Amino acid sequence: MDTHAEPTAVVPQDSSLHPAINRREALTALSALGLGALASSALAQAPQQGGMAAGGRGHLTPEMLGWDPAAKQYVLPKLKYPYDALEPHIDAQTMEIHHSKHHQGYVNGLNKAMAELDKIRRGEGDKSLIKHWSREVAFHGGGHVNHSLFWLCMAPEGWGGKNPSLDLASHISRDFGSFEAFIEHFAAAAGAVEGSGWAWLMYDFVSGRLIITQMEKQQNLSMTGAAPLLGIDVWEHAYYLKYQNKRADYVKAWFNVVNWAMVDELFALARGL
Ligand code: MN3
Repeated sequence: MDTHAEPTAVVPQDSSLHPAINRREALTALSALGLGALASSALAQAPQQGGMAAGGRGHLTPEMLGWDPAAKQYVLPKLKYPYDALEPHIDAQTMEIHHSKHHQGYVNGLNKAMAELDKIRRGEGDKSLIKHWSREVAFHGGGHVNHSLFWLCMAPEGWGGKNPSLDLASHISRDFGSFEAFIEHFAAAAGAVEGSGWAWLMYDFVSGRLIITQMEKQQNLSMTGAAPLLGIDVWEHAYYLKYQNKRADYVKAWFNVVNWAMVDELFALARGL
C-alpha cells in the first residue's frame, strides 16, 4: 500500500447508501454511544463548520451508530451492505450470525441494564445490584459501540478506497513511521489479544496522536479520552466458521474490506473538522 497515494474513495452509485445527515443528531448518537469525547470535540467546532453535510461529509446517522432518537433506545444498526458483500474475506454466515445474533444481544443487554438502573433510581429496584447492572452497561455498552463502528469501518472491496486519505495517511506516517509499520503493528496487536477482544486505531485527544490499543472482551483495557477510528473484532465468533484457529489469516484478509473513507470521516470528526 502506498502511503502517499491519492485518496481513492469510491462513492457507491446508490445515493441511499449515503443518506443526508443532521449533524446534531449524529453528535447525539455519538454521545449516546459513549463516544462523548468524539462528540464534544466535533460539537466544539460546529458553529464554524455549518454542518457536515455542507462540508461534503456526513455519512453518519444516529441509526447507523445504533441509536433511535425517537425511542431514545439503543438499536441494532442496519448494515449498509448485504451479509454476503464482504465475501470472500468475511463469509456471509459469519456476518449474519455476528450482526443479527451477537450484536443484537449486546443491544438487548445494554437497554435492559439501563432500564434496571433507571428503576433503581426511581426507588423500584434493588440498590445492591447497582454494581451488577453497571458491569452489564460496561460490557454490553462496549459491545454495542464496538460493533456499531466495526460494521461502518468495513465495506465491500473498492467502496471505501484502498488507502486512507492523504491527511490520515500523513498522520499515520508521522505517528507510526510508515503505513507499512502501522499495518504490521496493528496486525500484531490484533493477533496477540489474549482470548476475546479487539485491536483499535484511536486518536488520543491529549497527545494529538494516533495510537494502537488492544481491548480485552468488549471494554477491558480500553482507554478513555481517545476516539476509536478503526477496530477489528478478534473474538472467535468474528472468524471461526471460515478461518478456525487461523486468526492471522483473518486479520490479513480483513484489511481488504476496511472502509478507509469512513475511517477518514471518524478521524475528521474526532478533530472537529
Ligand atoms: Mn463481535
